[in-house]
Amino acid sequence: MEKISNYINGQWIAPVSGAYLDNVNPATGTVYSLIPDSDNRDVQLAVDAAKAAFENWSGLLPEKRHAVLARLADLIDRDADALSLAESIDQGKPVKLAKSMDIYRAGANIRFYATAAMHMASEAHASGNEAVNYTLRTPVGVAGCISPWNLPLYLFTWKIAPALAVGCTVVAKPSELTPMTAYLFTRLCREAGLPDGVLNVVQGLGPKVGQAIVDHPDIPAISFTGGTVTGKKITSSAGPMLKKLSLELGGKNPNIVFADADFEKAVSTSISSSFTNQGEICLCGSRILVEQSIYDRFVAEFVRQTRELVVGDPLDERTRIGALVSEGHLRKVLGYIDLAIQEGGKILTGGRQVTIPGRCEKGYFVEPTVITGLNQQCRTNQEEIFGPVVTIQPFESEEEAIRMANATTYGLSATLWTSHLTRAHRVSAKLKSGIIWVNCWLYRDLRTPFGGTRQSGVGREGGWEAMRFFTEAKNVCIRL
Ligand code: TXE
Repeated sequence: MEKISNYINGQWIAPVSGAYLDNVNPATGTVYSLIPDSDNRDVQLAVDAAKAAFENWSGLLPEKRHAVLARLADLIDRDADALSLAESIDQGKPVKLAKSMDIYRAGANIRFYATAAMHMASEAHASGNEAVNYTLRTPVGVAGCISPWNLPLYLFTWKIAPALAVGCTVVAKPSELTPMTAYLFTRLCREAGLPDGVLNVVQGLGPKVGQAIVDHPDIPAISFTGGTVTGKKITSSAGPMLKKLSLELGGKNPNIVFADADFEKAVSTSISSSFTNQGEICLCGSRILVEQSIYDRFVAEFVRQTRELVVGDPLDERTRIGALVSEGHLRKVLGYIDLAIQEGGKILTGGRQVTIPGRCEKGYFVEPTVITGLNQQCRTNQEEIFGPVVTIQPFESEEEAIRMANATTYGLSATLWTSHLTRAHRVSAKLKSGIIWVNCWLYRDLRTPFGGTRQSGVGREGGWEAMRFFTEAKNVCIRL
């Protein structure tokens, strides 16, 4: 059985403990590889390597960092098929989606920051004839990057790329549920010529490896994507150490459909925003709010299209809904469906675990599920389910739609469907979300700031925001 290694100082090495954890293929429910059960000793080795590599990497001309990262992006594209297959087996998502979304975007992330490395500029301020101030942005040192299991290589690269581009060295930890693509990625790093110690990947459990990264005194900046509960735990450790923190956490995103919207587009994109990646995307719109006058028509068409989605083997090209990431997550999602029924919800379609005959018989599959009849205050509409489960509710007016949309403690993204230009601007301004999509979903320009408000996190990633996060700004004032 394949044994995944840590990648420290350019070497693939076993964890100090010598212990391994099972890595399960969620589509078959079977163990298919082993992952290092690392601890603070492995993190220490990684930090030592990253510190030793820092001076050279941060001192390179930006075009040299650009050249290595651009090669890396090309290698991801070259190996897209193998990486997509690995991502699908590790995570449960349809292989087709792994290729079009995760692996495509992993290459795009690295390429974007490869070029950004050459264009990052700083500011100068002339104070009349008296002084000149300029801002020197220097890499913060060793960056800690902790990523989740839902979009494994996509979010792993999204975090490490800006850190590497500005000249930080990195200690990174992928999720213990999806370690494989980050491991394969380290091979490409070697091939691209990334110097030893610049990127170190320590595999293992969150409370052991993740916490050791968060607690390490020589890691001054932590970039984390994951659950809100974990984000708060990280804050309670890193806050008193005065570390820089960027936290991308959960969401409970509204998807608002006004009667004047392009109906066909609103329905078909809402199907995607509800069920892509089995609903395991923090940006999925899990609360659909529909204007009363088109409510019945919308619900009927939405349910019809939901029933057409093929739940099945992720390696089958026809599959739209693959396996949930783990048995624990399957139980959590099914538990929420039970809760919705207890809270008075009506299941219009779905609601059950699915058994796929053949090799996926023991996999973790759930039908795409549509629920109506719940108010915004119930737990089903307040808590992040992170599965193929959506609720639909009607609203009477623009004010009511805004009130319902803002009725949770989260604030990551919102989607708005309307052909009314001023309404689009007016409602967008009133939604408490970090990202608002009008007549689209998941459209990303990597230059734009990305992140949430309230319980969805603090800090912004994307574009210069992420690069600035990994630097310290120093003002130099010269009196003339
Ligand atoms: O994520 P965790 P979990 C949400 C989603 C999901 C819930 C719980 O609702 O059901 O969170 O998922 C590492 N110090 N999202 O528990 O634990 C962990 O090893 C440092 C939303 O699986 O937050 C992994 O690498 N690190 C989300 C990473 O944190 C720690 C994506 C994320 O895992 C740690 C995933 C600790 N003490 C889940 N404990 C999104 N925003 O996209 C764990 N980790």
